[in-house]
Amino acid sequence: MKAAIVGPGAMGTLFGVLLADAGHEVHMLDKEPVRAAALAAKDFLLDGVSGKRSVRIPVTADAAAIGVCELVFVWVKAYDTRAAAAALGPLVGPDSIVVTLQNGLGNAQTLSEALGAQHVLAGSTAQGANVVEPGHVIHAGTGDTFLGEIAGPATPRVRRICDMLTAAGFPAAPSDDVAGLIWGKLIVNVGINPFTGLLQVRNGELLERPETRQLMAMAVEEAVAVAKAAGVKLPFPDPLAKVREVAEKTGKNKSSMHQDVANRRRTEIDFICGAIVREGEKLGIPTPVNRTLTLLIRSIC
Ligand code: KPL
Repeated sequence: MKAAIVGPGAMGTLFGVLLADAGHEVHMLDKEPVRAAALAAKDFLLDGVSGKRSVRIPVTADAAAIGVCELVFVWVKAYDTRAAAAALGPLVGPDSIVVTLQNGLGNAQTLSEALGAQHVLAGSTAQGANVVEPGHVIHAGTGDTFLGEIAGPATPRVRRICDMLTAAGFPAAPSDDVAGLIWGKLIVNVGINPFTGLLQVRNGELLERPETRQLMAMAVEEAVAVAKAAGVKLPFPDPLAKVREVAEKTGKNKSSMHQDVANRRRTEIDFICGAIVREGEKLGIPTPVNRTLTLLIRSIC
């Protein structure tokens, strides 16, 4: 299958390398022309839980040079989704499918507005990856990926892409409720990302102190209240237990916000805790903990 990865960061590189290694024709689109040229000149390297791999993947900053793809994975940060959607038009033909498994609220909507909702599939993944340097990524943890139509039950195209991902090393299953999936992942991110960013600890270390566990519970409780008021059905019965389970399973991982804060890069806080604050305001649910976390992270990055 001809596929494009938009955004060769940690997750984009992980997906690109495993799909290319599985025999797919993979192209990478990077918004930075200089970095694109540097990445194109060497092999991509992947280490970690899925083993060692080294593959050459063409990289460009010009979507027209790639042309129409059957499948496009958007792996830019949530704050760049709008710009990426505007740039990736030449990748999308009448039958192209654009997949977002990104963190944060609003990505599927932004892509649908720019490209047409009929092209967009969304979901979530518990895969974890850390960048060593551009083009070299550690596959830090594996976990399930779920994918679905943005409205309505899973279709044959969803099942086809799940099969393709599973064969490439990302166990994936179809979902009939993408809103629940996205909110479920959002709540996991609310419980893990700001704390790993602020404390600069790995995901598993969050569970070591009762004080940190209490903070996680406070942030998650607010997010769950907002999800309930929004009429979202979460994909797990005990959200806090789920957050702790993910922190444990991805214990050795440096979360994306940990990495962003460590590198003094912009974080996705506005699309994680900030999204809870915005949705809470619309629904009349107070969210002082998520507001404080948003302001704290924005105070440092
Ligand atoms: O999605 C993640 C992230 O790092 O952004 C988690 C699930 C917290 C894994 O690290």
